[in-house]
Amino acid sequence: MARSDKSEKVKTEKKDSSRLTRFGVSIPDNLIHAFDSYIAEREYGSRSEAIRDLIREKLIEQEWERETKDKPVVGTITYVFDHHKRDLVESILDIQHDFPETVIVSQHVHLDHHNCLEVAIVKGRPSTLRGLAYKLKALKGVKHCNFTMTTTGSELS
Ligand code: NI
Repeated sequence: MARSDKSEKVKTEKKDSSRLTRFGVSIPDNLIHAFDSYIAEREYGSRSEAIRDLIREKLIEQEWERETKDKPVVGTITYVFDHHKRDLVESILDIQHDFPETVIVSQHVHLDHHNCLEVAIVKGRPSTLRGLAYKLKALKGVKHCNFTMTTTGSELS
C-alpha cells in the first residue's frame, strides 16, 4: 500500500470530523491477494478506502431493495460450484425445490473437470430472491455466487 492505514485515518479525521472505527478482519491469503489486485486496478489509496466503497455499494443496494418493497422483480443468480461434492448438488436442488414459484429456469454448464456453473432466472419479491441467493451462497463448495436484480419491465415506458 502506498499509504498506511494510520496516515489515512489521520487525514480523514481532519477532513471529516465523524469518528472512525477500526476493526480486524481475517481473510484467506488468496482472497486478500485478489483484493489487492482489485484495489490496484481501481487506484485506491488503501484497503480501507476500497472496503468503505464496497460497504456503501451494498448499503445502497439494500436501500433500493427496501424502496421496491413488495413489487415483483426479476433477477439472475449465477453460481460456480465444485461438481465433485455430490451432497452439494443435492443441496442446490433441494433449495431450488423450496422455491418452485421463484425459480423460472436454471441452466447448468460443465465448466471443466471440477467446476459447474449454473444460472437461475428468478422472479418474485426482492427479499425472497435475495434469501434464495444467500442460501445458495452459503453452501460449502459454492465458490462464487452473484445475484442481480432488474425490473420486470412493466413500469418502464
Ligand atoms: Ni456440471
